[in-house]
Amino acid sequence: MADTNRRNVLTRLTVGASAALLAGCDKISQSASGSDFLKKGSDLAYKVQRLFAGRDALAPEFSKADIAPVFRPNGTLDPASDDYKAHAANNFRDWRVKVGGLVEHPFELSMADLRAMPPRTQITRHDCVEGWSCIGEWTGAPLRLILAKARPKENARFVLFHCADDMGAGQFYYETLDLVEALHPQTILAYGLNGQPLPVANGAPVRLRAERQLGYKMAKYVNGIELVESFANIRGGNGGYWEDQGYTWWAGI
Ligand SMILES: Nc1nc2c(c(=O)[nH]1)N[C@H]1C(S)=C(S)[C@@H](COP(=O)(O)O)O[C@H]1N2
Ligand SMILES: [Mo]
Repeated sequence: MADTNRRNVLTRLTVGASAALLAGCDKISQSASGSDFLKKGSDLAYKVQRLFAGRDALAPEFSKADIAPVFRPNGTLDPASDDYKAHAANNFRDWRVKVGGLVEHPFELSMADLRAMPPRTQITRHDCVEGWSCIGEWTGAPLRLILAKARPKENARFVLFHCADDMGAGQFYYETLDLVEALHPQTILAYGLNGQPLPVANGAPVRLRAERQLGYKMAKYVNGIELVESFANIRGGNGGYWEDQGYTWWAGI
C-alpha cells in the first residue's frame, strides 16, 4: 500500500516536473539570443527526447569482457583539501551525504547507510564530451530510493548535487538533474567500481552515475543532494559547473 502510494507520488512528481520543464525551456529559448544555436539545439533535443523516448528507456549495458582494465579518470583526480584528506585517511567512515532542500524528510546518509540500501550493479559506457569513452561496472544505491525516503515536496523540480572538490575560489563542482533522470532505474549513487571501492580519482567515496547522460553530469565526491525548484539563482544559473562555462544543461546521449 505504502509502495503504491509512493509510486503515485513519484509519477505525479515526474509528470508535473516534465510539464514545468517544457514550459521552462520555452521561456529559455524565447529569451536566448538568436545566435545561441547550440543552446537551442540542446533545448530541442531535450524536448524531443522527453516527448518520444521512454522515460525508463535504459542505456545499453555491457558484459564483464567489455570492462576497461583501468577506468580513465577525468576532471578532478583528488580534491586534496585537508578535510577531504582526513576523510580519505579515515577510509571515509565519517563521510556524509546530506539530503535536503525541498523535501518532507531531510536526513544524512553515511557510507554504511548507502551500502545497506538494495544495490544496483551495471556495466555501462561513459561518454565524455571531450570525445573518449570507457566501460566500467558501477555499484551503488538507486537515487530513487533515496528520494522516496526524503519525500520531495510538490514544488521540487531538480536534484542538485554538491561536491567536495573546489574548482577554484571556493566554487565547488555541482550538477543538476531533472526528476525524470533522477528517478531513472540506472541513476545510482555509486560507491563501487569494478567490484572495488570507488577510487579517489573516480570520485571516492561516492559519485553519481546517470547513464543516459554525458560524463560531466555525473558528479564525483558527492556530499550533498538538494531538491530545488529552479537553478536560475544558483551559482552561474545554468545548473552545473560546466554548464556555467558554456556546456549545455541537457546532456542526453
Ligand atoms: N566533482 C566532480 N565531478 C565530476 C568532474 C569533476 O571534475 N569534479 N568531472 C566530470 C567529467 S567532465 C567527467 S568526464 C567525469 C569523469 O569521471 P571519471 O573521473 O570517473 O572518469 O566526471 C565528471 N564529474
Ligand atoms: Mo567529461
